[in-house]
Amino acid sequence: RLDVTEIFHGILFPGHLHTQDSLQLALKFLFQDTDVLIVSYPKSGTTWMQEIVTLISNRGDPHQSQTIPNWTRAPWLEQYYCADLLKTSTSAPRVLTTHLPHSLLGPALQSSKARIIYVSRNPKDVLVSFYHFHKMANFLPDAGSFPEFLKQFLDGTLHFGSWFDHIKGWTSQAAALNLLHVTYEEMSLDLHGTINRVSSFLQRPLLEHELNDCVKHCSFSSMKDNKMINYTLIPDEILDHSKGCFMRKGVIGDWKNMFTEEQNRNFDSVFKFKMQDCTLKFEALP
Ligand code: PPS
Repeated sequence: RLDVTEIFHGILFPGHLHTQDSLQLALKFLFQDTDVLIVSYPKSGTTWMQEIVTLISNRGDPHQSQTIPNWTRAPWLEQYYCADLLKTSTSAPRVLTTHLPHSLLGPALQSSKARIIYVSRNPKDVLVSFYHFHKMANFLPDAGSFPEFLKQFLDGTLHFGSWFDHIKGWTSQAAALNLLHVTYEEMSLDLHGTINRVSSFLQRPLLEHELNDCVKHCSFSSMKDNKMINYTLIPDEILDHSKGCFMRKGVIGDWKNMFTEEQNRNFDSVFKFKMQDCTLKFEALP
């Protein structure tokens, strides 16, 4: 199903992992108040947060994160294997991941106390990371030229839908949800402080040496070498490792190496227009 795209409520999803049934099931998912749900638009730091949550649950011990793939320990709710996996899973609390927008998943979460960690990243870096990922992912359409890709990002027509709708949808509902918003930039600039904040939110306080172990095992260099997270377990037909690397650069501001000044101006003006109804405070994008 590598060449199949599922269109669900107007949003495109890769068909090798999503079916109409799996997407429909996600919308009716019965959340438990103890669940931890990592929510993100792709390329925002999802894998990093999956790793942080796993390490916190294990008080910094990397055994689980070095022996179980991230998609098994924190499965994507909307992907076809999730339901079966959860039937046999004994992990408590359950850790789930989703890229779905709030417009789709909100009803299932209504009055739920599940802990939601929303991860966002500077959209210019999201776009650049996603562009490079398209080149290696055989389950995504051809990336095309960078200007074409940029236009699709701004139009919200890429797989997984609009970045703008995603962030506005989730963050505007934060008060009604048990939601912690964490940015990729915070993780990058203060990993120790961010892990501390996430562990408090999860009510899993850590001793200082446990926190330091978490920091060590979820650094970019540790994660890049961990095959349970770096996606090298995925065969070349699906993810062509000769064309790129999932753990690519892991930095803030790589967009500056791709955007022309004109593209940047255009991005900023679309951003301003589309985010005018957003309650989040954005400093100038780094
Ligand atoms: S996905 O496909 O949606 O699950 O991708 P996602 O995990 O959200 O994002 C992948 C990008 O996150 C970077 N990454 C990290 N950066 C810094 N430190 C750590 N530990 C880390 N782990 C993952 C990864 O390199 C991708 O970003 P780019 O800019 O492409 O390098």
